[in-house]
Amino acid sequence: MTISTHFRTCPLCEAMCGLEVQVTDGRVTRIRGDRDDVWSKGYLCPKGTALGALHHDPDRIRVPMIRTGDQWEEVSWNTAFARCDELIAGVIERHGKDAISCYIGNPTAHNFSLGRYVGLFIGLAALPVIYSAGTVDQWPKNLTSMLMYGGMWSIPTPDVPRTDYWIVMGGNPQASQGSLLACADILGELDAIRARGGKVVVIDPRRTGTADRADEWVPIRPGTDAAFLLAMINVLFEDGLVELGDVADLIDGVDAVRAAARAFTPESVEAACRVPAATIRRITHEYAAAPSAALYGRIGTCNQEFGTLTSWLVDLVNILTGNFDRPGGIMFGKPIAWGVNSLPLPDFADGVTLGRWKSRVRGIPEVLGQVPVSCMAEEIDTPGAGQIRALVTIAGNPVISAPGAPRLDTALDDLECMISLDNSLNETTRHAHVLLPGLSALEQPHFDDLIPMWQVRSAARFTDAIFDAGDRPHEWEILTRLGAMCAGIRDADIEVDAFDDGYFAALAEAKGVDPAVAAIGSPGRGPLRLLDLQIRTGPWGDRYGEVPDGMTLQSFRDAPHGIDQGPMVPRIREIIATPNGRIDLAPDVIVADIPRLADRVARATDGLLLTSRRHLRSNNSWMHNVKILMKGKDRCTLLMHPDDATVAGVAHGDLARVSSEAGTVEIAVEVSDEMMPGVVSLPHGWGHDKAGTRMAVAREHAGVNNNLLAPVDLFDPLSNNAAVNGIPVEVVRA
Ligand SMILES: Nc1nc2c(c(=O)[nH]1)N[C@H]1C(S)=C(S)[C@@H](COP(=O)(O)OP(=O)(O)OC[C@H]3O[C@@H](n4cnc5c(=O)[nH]c(N)nc54)[C@H](O)[C@@H]3O)O[C@H]1N2
Ligand SMILES: Nc1nc2c(c(=O)[nH]1)N[C@H]1C(S)=C(S)[C@@H](COP(=O)(O)OP(=O)(O)OC[C@H]3O[C@@H](n4cnc5c(=O)[nH]c(N)nc54)[C@H](O)[C@@H]3O)O[C@H]1N2
Ligand code: SF4
Ligand SMILES: [Mo]
Repeated sequence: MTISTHFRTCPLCEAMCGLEVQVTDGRVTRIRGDRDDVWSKGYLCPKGTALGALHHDPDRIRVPMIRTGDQWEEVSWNTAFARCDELIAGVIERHGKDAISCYIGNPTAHNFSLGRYVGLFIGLAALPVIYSAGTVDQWPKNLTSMLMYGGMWSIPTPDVPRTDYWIVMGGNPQASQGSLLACADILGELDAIRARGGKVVVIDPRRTGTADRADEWVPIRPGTDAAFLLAMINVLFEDGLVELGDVADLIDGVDAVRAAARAFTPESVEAACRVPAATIRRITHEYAAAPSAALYGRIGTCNQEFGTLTSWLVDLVNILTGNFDRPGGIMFGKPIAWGVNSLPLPDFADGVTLGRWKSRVRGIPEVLGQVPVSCMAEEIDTPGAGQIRALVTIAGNPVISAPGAPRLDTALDDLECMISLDNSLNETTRHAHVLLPGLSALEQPHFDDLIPMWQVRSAARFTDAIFDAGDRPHEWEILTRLGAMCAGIRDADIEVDAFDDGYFAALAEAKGVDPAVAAIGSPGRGPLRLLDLQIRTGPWGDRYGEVPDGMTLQSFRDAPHGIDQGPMVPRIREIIATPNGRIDLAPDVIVADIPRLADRVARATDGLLLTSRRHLRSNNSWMHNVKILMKGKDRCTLLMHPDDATVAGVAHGDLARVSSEAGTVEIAVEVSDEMMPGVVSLPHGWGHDKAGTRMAVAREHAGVNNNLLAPVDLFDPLSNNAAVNGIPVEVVRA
């Protein structure tokens, strides 16, 4: 018997926990928190302990597969690439390059190879339109950060470990562990705020696990957060509480904000928000009086009809109370290995232009290069010039995650070429002609790329693969190859290393380093070499010898439990990349949306609204095949307040029929006063009963897909982000 111990960073969520993995005779036999990890100090959640089960899952795809009709055949990598080449080249020949599109899913942001090389794929393929999970997630944040700070990924994060007053609006870190907020043991930090005499307030239609740990739960009617926040701003101005602090000299547009908030008194919004005016006034005064305060808005504030207004107002409340870019407020992370927000955005050098093109079928203007992901289905199934005929999906499951899922499910079968880079044969990838598997998390190195941009400390760790992947290609190689094919280069002519060298050289140059100098002594090729570049040209890097004792990748190899360079520091003056170097608090496009909000406030809505939720033991749609995580009671239920259940004539455990303009599902009801009246909640990421998938465990716990209820036209028109929260529904007994 051979037993070995390995250290490993969990790649599943933004908490980035350090793990200690025990392997016995080639199998993972135990995973626990690494107490010596400088960042997470031993913390972990149940998903982290399941990395072994994910790796050993018999359903995980390990060998490329080609589909003919209903039949899948395992093939060699050469055969798989040859088939991709044949399919893509065929589409280009028949319809031109512009008939190709792609969908990029969430794990791209968590994967060592994908995260670093999706940029090369996009650059090489030069597709006219790309789709991503970003428009069912954080596009409003990307837009407001682009408009105010000049960088779509320069998203400020709450300094939870140092704040005295934390408002969590539309986020549930008890389940998610933080999002656009990387903080180890986030609930432990929440407890610490209270222990040091601070306060935590949760504003959410549901009394979540986070609310249970907080001082106060403020239930709010879905989609009305922007009205609540404008009322806070109204009070800040009316009561003389505005205080810009150290950033005052960078700020324009304060008067325009004052004018915009004038009509939104707490009394004028209380009926729409279902929050008493006195509560809004009190919270505003508490917030302004706190030594430091951080207002944090997450998916509930983005995946809704007023996503942009809300995301903008979240930042504004922080800025107007002097809580911007200072400890305990909202700040910008400082990654040791620089993030994409430190690269120039040539497209927007002269400012942001929206609507540079429109979607072909619905005519929706693009925002930062994307239209709603719900457009994908109609762009595939509507004939005409520009119709999508080939689709590459990268770590995504849009048949579950996107509004308009049923139409997409049908449309995918219509494609002449569909290639999926994915580790499972699921609701989406079952439509692929070629399924190309990536490596498991334990078969590749790890160092987070995107997440440290909103990490509360500059801490990082490099961990190596535990299992040998043999001669299987890494995902960066697959992406590079696919990108080149989409550019019209035939497989036989693709030199992956040459593209990789070019990519490396371009990034080195962007960082002011001579690529020839950078190439000397760099570790190999691929993402390891890029990581080394990111560290060496990052804030503590050696700049290839210019800075004595500066960091390199080797510094991390020498520090197996990570390196911690301390908490966030004020750095807006480094971050800001707007053309005039200033922050406009009142961008015209955003202010112009306020009348739409005023209409919503005036429009009394009494009907039931549907919201989404997450669970600690799930991860979007793709971890329901892990048996140990599926133990316990059924999690895919409709949460409903007792009063609403009475009206609908359903009791706890009954099957209910939930209908919206988009569709109908049947699901068991869980009656609970953790929901505010008038709001029901379904988890997202379920609906695993489709034929032709290979996920035996998930199938036994199929649940229903809440996106069957999401109308495609319900989105935030400013950002193009889907409004999968606040969907009007009716509930009756099934
Ligand atoms: N109604 C509703 N809809 C939502 C949401 C909601 O709250 N409510 N949330 C939205 C949000 S925030 C998101 S991010 C999206 C998620 O939407 P998606 O990104 O489309 O879906 P996931 O469920 O994350 O699927 C991830 C896919 O990646 C594969 N995968 C996992 N790891 C790897 C890997 O290392 N390599 C490769 N190649 N593949 C891998 C999995 O097998 C799976 O197919 O859903 C959105 N949809
Ligand atoms: N365990 C686990 N962790 C995850 C994921 C997962 O699926 N499982 N997914 C990951 C991903 S991709 C993301 S983007 C993050 C998301 O991270 P979070 O934003 O923390 O996501 P949720 O846990 O869905 O919490 C969203 C909350 O918003 C509330 N809400 C809904 N509508 C409204 C509204 O109109 N106003 C307000 N104020 N609240 C509203 C919901 O009731 C819910 O409590 O989590 C990440 N982490
Ligand atoms: S909280 Fe859980 S899923 Fe997230 S990084 Fe830690 S162990 Fe992994
Ligand atoms: Mo997400």
